[in-house]
Amino acid sequence: MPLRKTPSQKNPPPPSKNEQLERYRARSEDTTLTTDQGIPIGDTDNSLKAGVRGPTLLEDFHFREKIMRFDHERIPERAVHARGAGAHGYFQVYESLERYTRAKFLTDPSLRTPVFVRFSTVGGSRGSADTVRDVRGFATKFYTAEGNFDLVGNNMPVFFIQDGIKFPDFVHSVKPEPHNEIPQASSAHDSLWDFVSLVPETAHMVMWLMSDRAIPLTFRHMEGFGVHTFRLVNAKGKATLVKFHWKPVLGTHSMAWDEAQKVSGKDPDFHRRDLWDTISRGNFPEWELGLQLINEEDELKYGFDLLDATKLLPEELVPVRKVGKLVLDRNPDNFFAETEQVAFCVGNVVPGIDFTNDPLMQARLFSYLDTQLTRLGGPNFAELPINKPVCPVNNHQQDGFGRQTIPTNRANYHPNSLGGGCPVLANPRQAFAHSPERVEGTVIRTRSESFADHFTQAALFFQSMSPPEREHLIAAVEFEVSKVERPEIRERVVHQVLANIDRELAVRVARAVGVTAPRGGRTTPAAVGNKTGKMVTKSPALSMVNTPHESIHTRKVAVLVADGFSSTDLAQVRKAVEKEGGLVEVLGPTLSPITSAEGGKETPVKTIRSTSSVLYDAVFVPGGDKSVAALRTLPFAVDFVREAYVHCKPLALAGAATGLLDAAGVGAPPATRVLDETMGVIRTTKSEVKGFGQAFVKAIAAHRHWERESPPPA
Ligand code: HDE
Repeated sequence: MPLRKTPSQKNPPPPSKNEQLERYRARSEDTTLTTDQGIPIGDTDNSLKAGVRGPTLLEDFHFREKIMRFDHERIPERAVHARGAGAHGYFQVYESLERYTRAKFLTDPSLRTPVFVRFSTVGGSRGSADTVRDVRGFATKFYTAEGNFDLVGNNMPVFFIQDGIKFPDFVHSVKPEPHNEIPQASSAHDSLWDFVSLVPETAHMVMWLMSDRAIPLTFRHMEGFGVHTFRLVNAKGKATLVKFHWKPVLGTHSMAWDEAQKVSGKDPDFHRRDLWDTISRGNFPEWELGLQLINEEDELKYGFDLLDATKLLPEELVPVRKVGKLVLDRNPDNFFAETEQVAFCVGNVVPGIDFTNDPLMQARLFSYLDTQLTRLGGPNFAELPINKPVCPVNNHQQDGFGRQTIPTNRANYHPNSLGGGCPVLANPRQAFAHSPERVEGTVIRTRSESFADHFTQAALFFQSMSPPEREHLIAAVEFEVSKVERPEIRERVVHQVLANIDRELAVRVARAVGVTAPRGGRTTPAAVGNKTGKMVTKSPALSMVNTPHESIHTRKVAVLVADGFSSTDLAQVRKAVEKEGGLVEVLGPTLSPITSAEGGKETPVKTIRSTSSVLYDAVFVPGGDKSVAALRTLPFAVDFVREAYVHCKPLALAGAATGLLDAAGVGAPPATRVLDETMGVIRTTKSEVKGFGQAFVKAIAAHRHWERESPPPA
């Protein structure tokens, strides 16, 4: 942005992010192939040679430039959160929050603030699979009229450590081990569990990591959390503590662990593809922004320290107030230029939002700015189109690698008279003001006593799970710790960590990983809250059982057919599913058109063999004796049904197809009624039974039917 402003000039209205991107794009829209210098190129397939079979000539500037650019395409991937996917959208506040903040984008309900969101996994490299067991990043850049605000959050409300100085230790322990770079994108190895067993502050977050929250169904079915306690500051300078939440409109839902592992192989881009496809289809993902607002004086009122990022504030103690909506409505044009080059910085806040002394947050204020220097090759990354604010930027920053703008102000210092004093200081009503806070203390390298309790909230989380969620969590710990090779680490995990959270958890894991069961351990429920106020021993908000289960919007149903299928059955289910916003995909033995029993034609969109039930939310097999008999002979089709059953997905089976469960060897009891809805398996022996489609829709909305899972080993 040229530095030509005089004190009397008003800022021009800022171009919207869309306008900016349009302008940027327009410049690159001429379709003639050129070099980077703009020289038109007529042949990019043959290098310049001395004779058709002769050596390539150094003077071939097009060849040299093309190869040079290719040689330098890679930039360092993010040290953590390397694998991600992004989307554009907007945020709009429901009503003014001026009582709490002066941030314009939170006080003007008529404003649609452009945003760019990047979702990510944490541990894996850039090419790793999407559905691994991991925390997910949920980072949002708000391009506000007062500058960029970055809410760099996760899909879990707490973190592994309390002080940022331990971040390199934690990350080294969870990343692949240094000698052989194994395992990729997995926490199931010695070094992570060694760290966990020696650093008890990790206990609460490890419970989240072992829970189903770590295997989200899609990015669209994840909650988001700012994790730290922030401050909102109003125009009078009054501050209120705040915790940020994102609540997905479609509810919070997860996969089954076996399914997640299979998806990693069948479609490593599963989450990325889902985000891309749903936005392309116009089904824009939505979240509501939620705030937990706390008086500054109440910082220690809840029996733990709000500056401790290993603690959450139960919603039952301070409710989440929903204040606005985030909509993602546009896919990026270029993955690298946008999703890869976006640089989130925790320090990017706008007037009306401020930090706290959370020692994890304080470390992040340094780290994010610092890391971009290496990742994006110098200090001018804020000028890249995806990072550039939509409001004017004027300052005396100078030079450095990759400068994009051309400053025209001769005066590159402040104060100056040569440039008419420009840029002038913002007036106090505009300027960012750090919230005044009294600070005094002795220089000390010690953790606050108020951070000392590491197990109460870990136990609260475990206690708040529904029985199936608890079983999944125990199975996940068993899975991970059984992969730890050193017995002393397994021993420490059971005795030093798990026993302090829940005795049954510790005993079950001990048995599974060949460790002596602890004699003691927690048997009474942990309570969170202040003894003089409300205490909770269960937080229903932490269990996904209590998330919305009404919608089947964008849920994908696979329909397996072969020649002779009942098109009446298909029509009924298709109508019911599509009416509620679900998607139906017909799969066949080949892509050739299939003839129904009634004589109609249906062309499959995929072959049964080229896909898998793990890539769908539900499976339907219409009746038709000939079709079902053909499907029975296809191992992939039988497997499709078996896996959908094992992963507790809704299944609908009509007519002859009701016998497929037997063929799949899952031994479900035979249907006893004309319309049987037992455990999310909707079966009918008759075609055109009333309510068949609706019953299936209801079963899909319920998400998973965990009651089908086999009981844990005795
Ligand atoms: Fe990050 N984190 N982090 N982190 N983090 C990065 O920044 C760091 C933490 C989070 O899509 C890095 O640009 C430190 C908590 C997300 O581009 C790096 C500490 C939370 C993303 C970094 C933390 C997060 C990052 C790597 C402890 C949830 C991806 C590349 C003090 C509230 C953003 C980069 C994107 C990325 C440092 C802890 C979330 C190295 C030092 C807590 C979503 O700067």
